Amino acid sequence: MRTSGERCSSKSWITSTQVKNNKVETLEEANTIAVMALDPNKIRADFPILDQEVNGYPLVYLDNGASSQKPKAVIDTISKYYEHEHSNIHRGVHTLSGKATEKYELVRGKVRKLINAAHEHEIIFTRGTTESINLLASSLGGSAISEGDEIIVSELEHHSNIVPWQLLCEKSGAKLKVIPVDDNGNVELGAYDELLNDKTRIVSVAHVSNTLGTVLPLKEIIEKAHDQGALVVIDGAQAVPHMSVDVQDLNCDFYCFSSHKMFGPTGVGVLYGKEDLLNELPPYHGGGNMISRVTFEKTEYNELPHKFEAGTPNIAGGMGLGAAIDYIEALGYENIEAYESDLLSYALEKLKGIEGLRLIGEPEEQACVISFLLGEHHPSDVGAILDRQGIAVRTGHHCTQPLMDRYGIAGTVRASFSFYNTKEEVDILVAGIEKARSMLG
Ligand code: 7TS
Repeated sequence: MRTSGERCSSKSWITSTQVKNNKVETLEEANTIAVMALDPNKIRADFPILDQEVNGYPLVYLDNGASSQKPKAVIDTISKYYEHEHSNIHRGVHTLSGKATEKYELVRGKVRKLINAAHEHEIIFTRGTTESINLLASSLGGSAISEGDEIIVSELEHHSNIVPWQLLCEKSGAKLKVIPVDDNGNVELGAYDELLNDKTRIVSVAHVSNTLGTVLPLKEIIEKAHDQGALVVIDGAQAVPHMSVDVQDLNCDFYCFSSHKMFGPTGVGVLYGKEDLLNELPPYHGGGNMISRVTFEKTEYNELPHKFEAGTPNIAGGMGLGAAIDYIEALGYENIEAYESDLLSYALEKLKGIEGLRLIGEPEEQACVISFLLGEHHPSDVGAILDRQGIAVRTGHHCTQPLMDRYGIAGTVRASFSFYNTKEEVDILVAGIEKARSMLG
């Protein structure tokens, strides 16, 4: 993560207390050590998929915003689970089922610790961020929202954090309000103040923009929403892969993310919610596991977290997510943040040197995600030429069409980095863009 106006070497990823404990002289020295503590070449060896050629060139994978790659530890955990441990969970008396249940529940504990939730039962497993937000929009729709109420999102949201709320508005007669984004890709807090009022019931915003990399000033957004008695939902899909998240410190009411963007498998995700709020909400899906007693007259629901987890979950996915969390924690978020901040500064500097390249958004705080346009060329033409050189980027609207409308463009080329990307890969990207520029004329 980079804060605008600061050189990456001067940002305090490491606190002065850590400086004392680590016995290093200055913050600057400590941060240099943090950058070095993470050796991307060693890390790359953990990700088998990275070691291959695409279209005759070594793969340069810069589409981590869409989905990150998986370390061998995650892949092995899933194979081991199916080879030796698979059984359905929460229902069998037999040993295998008991062991699978225990291991799956251990992952809930790992997620709790990762985001510093107060209780394990505040962690609900879902299929991903999209399902987590749909769950909330559906369950909050029951009692919390009625005609004339207002729901606030921002202009930079992924469609997953727009459409579920639109559906809820259609059903309830509530209104959707939008916090505008300025030319640099920052949400306009002054306009947010004006949108907030005693009709605001829900504020739902991203932690990090998947298109621009903007890191939103969540504490301020959350505090202001709470002052109006509104609930706050955070879409953390693009944050958890890059930065440590503390839901208690943020004081958000709900926080959603996907395993597959944080080095875990697809098809599993998380909804965090404050215990009292989750207890109040009605269930989302009905079925097995979410009940405590069923009769044709009346069904009693199970306690948290099971109330929101109907049916057989993605057990193997959960195991893989647990391994991904272990992997992240072994690297350490402070090292990841320092490394990626340095990489981002390098990439921004190099990209800015390309003639005709226009960055879309230069937000005050930015995660390792960069959107750009090359002259008047269509992003997909640029993306296709990069692909011919083994460079994987995403092109298009990135499921943020309203944001594209805001900038008056159809799409961008997006390079989204992870801790296994290197400065050499940035150089390859830059050379690839130069080639696209000369080919497209
Ligand atoms: N929210 C944000 C901020 C996202 O970036 C994405 C996926 C989602 C929600 C949906 O996550 P899912 O795991 O439920 O699909 N973003 C992207 C992207 O930027 N490119 O491909 C998917």
